[in-house]
Amino acid sequence: MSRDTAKVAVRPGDFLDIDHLLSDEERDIRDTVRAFVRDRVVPHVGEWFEAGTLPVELARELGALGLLGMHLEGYGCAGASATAYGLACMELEAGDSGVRSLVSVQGSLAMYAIWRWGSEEQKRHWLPRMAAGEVIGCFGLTEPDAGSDPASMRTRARRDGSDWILHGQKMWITNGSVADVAIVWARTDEGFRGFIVPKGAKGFTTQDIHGKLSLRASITSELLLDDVRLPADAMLPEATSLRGPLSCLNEARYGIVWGAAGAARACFEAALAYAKDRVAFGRPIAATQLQQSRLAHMALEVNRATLLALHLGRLKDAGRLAPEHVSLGKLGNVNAALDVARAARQVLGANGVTLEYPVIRHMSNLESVVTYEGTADVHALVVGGALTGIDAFR
Ligand code: TGC
Ligand code: FAD
Repeated sequence: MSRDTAKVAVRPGDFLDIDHLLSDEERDIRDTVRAFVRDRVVPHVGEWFEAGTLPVELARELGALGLLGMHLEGYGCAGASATAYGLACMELEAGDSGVRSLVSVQGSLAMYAIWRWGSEEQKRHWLPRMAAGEVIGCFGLTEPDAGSDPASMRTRARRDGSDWILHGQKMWITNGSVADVAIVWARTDEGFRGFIVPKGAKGFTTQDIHGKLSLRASITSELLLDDVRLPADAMLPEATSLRGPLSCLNEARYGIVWGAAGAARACFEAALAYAKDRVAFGRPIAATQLQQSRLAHMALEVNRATLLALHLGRLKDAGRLAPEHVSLGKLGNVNAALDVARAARQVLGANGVTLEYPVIRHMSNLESVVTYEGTADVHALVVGGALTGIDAFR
């Protein structure tokens, strides 16, 4: 039976009626996180960004909401669906990429590493307190000379009796200096392995990286490991190759697919409101064809990005999500969000370069987002490899 499409009203905030594709429970989770971001993040994030910090207390609040490791089962984690986790990431990043990063690094990187590759004792010891936000984790894979190519890492762990001695340096580590525990990946005679390194371990120090003009509402640090002696049970027993850390990246990259859609939406909403309000040449700039064209393209990208994220979420919940799908999603959605942010910034004129509006903050954050968790080039090469069957990395 055909329906009268003319009677369907379009809503600017959800042009394609994507809400309709969500369950009541998914909408409830989304709305809870959206309210948290509206009340606890949006009023303060400009100041945090300017000061180059993120209050660590936020971790406990995020834990109380069940957002830390929310898609993991057991050990105090919420056991939510991948789609629900994605919706949470979208709302968090609509506030700021730094807040989503806190949740990604905690849940998808540090906690996931223990959950997926750790022993039963390690899971029981760490995960409940990490889910509650009482213990903050970080994830050390990148080094000064090994970013896109972690296989070239120099950090090394060698056995000494039953202990391990860890030596090396990790760079660009989110939450490094505020973390209570670091998951550090190292080369060993038995392949690449992961280690749980508690703050305060002798020889383990951190140093914050200053002067970032992107992701300022997030702490980024260097980890220095000077012959750190660790007991045998600090090693994640099940991870024996780069598959260990790369599997964690899949989880965090999946959250970024959603998060980028959130950042894009926030920029679009700011631009739409501004264009309707701002008068130039005697009429709102929203009445001009140029700005309407910009807004239409932004709406298209926001809706397309959200639909792509939702599709990947449904695939993940059905157990059908491949790492290559995630690469396509991260590549597409972060680039789309950058395009939307840059267009929105222009709509805002001079006001677009201030922290009074969220746009330039998102725009500069997205320069980190397009770089971390695999650069756009890396993801293009992963997709290219899947399309052609040819590895073009080396
Ligand atoms: P390759 O030889 O292809 O694979 C080595 C082993 O890993 C397996 N594997 C994967 N497993 C799970 N998920 C994936 N996505 C996987 N990709 C590969 C593979 O099957 C193999 O397993 P096994 O058991 O046979 O040993 O590895 P490669 O050295 O050729 O590298 C491939 C490449 C370039 C795609 C990979 O190195 C890569 O992804 N590079 C980008 C590095 C990166 O994304 N770093 C991110 C650091 S963490 C971060 O940025 C946090 S930001 C904070 C925040 O998220 O907010
Ligand atoms: P490089 O690998 O040196 O790349 C430089 C350029 O070369 C890029 O354009 C890249 O795309 C390109 N390139 C590389 N290889 C190829 C190739 N084969 N073909 C064509 N082009 C290529 N890491 C962690 O481990 N944990 C964290 O918590 C973390 N948090 C971060 C937070 C922030 C704010 C930032 C900015 C980074 C963070 N990172 C973290 C590091 C991040 O993952 C790396 O920066 C990223 O993987 C890229 O590595 P690189 O910076 O060394 O760039």
